[in-house]
Amino acid sequence: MKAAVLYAFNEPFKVEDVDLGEPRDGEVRVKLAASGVCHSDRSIQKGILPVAPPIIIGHEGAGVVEAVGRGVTSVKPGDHVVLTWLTSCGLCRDCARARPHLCKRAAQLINSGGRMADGTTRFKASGGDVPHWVGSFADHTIVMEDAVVKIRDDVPLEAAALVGCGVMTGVGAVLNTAKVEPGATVAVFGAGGVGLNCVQAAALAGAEKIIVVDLNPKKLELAKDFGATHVIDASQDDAVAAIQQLTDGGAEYVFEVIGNARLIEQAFNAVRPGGKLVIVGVPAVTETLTFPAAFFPLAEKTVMGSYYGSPRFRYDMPMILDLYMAGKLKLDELISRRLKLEQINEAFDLMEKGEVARSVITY
Ligand code: PAD
Ligand code: ZN
Repeated sequence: MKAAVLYAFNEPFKVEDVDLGEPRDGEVRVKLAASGVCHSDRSIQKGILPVAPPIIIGHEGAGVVEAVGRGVTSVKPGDHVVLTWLTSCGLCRDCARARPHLCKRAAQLINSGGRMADGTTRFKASGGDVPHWVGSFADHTIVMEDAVVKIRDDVPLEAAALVGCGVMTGVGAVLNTAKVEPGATVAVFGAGGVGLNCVQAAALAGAEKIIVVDLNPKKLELAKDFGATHVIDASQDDAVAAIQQLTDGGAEYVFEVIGNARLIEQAFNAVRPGGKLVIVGVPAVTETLTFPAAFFPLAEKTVMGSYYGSPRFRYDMPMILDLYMAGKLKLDELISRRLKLEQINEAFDLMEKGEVARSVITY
């Protein structure tokens, strides 16, 4: 078996032979078919998210169940699944309120640095035992049962992989977190793999204006295909002034999908009184934000975060794939490049150069 191992911050991933154990109680071993390459993986490599090497990452995957541990009942070998990058207990107060992403077990996965619930690891690489967080940058992985969502067999698995992070996050931010309604005005900062999904979900929700801001003309062209009614090249124009002008005072929903703290502060000024700023992009954990305090009460502005698109995994992920199969959501068009695991570092170079909406590693 092969995996891309991150041994140190800011170093390339090392693709090497690894051993993977058997799934233990409550665990599932998945043969990966595809993995998207998300900007959050890049942020982990750069050391700006709280996940440390050595680690095997990749968190936007889909594949086929190969083996299940004792007690697993929701999937069996041969089932097609999307991997979720958070696990949830299904029993706590947050899970009961259909907020599995806020379950304490979800935080535990991150806090444990990618160890399994019992504190152990499943991968052995050249450097010894290696923890993993989802591990879709490996041709096989082991995850807990609640981190796999069974999907219909007729969906291409490379399209399904994207639902594991970018599509769920972008679509969910619009439909679940912000609850954009027909006729609304929407602005989206960042037309990458996640932002484009905010754009197409806003179109699906019936937003009247969908204004997209990016620095990259190629991304702006793509945004039009995904439903943008107006695009703003922030390298040429003052994006906030342009949004205010196009919406006669600000958009009702503004999504920041870049992860730039200074831009989040600017985006606040593009929000119409009574509107919402939804922070989807993840700045470094050391960043803080400053907003003009009076505009919260006097203009009734709301600032909110959206984590993983406020997902209800077993409902949203199959539903999104049904919409794709019905021709109502674009997934194939998100895939700019298909690469092999050995090309993982190239995938990140392409991301940095702004060449891709999503690169997908295929196995
Ligand atoms: P991406 O690299 O595919 O897209 C980022 C886009 O932002 C690109 O099109 C850039 O051209 C554009 N951009 C960069 N800087 C600027 C700027 N100053 N002005 C305008 N446009 C700019 O990234 P992605 O879509 O994979 O991820 C976007 C963010 O979302 C990133 O911070 C990632 O960590 C975060 C994320 N959040 C969650 C969540 O749960 N909230 C989940 C997944 C990803
Ligand atoms: Zn992601």
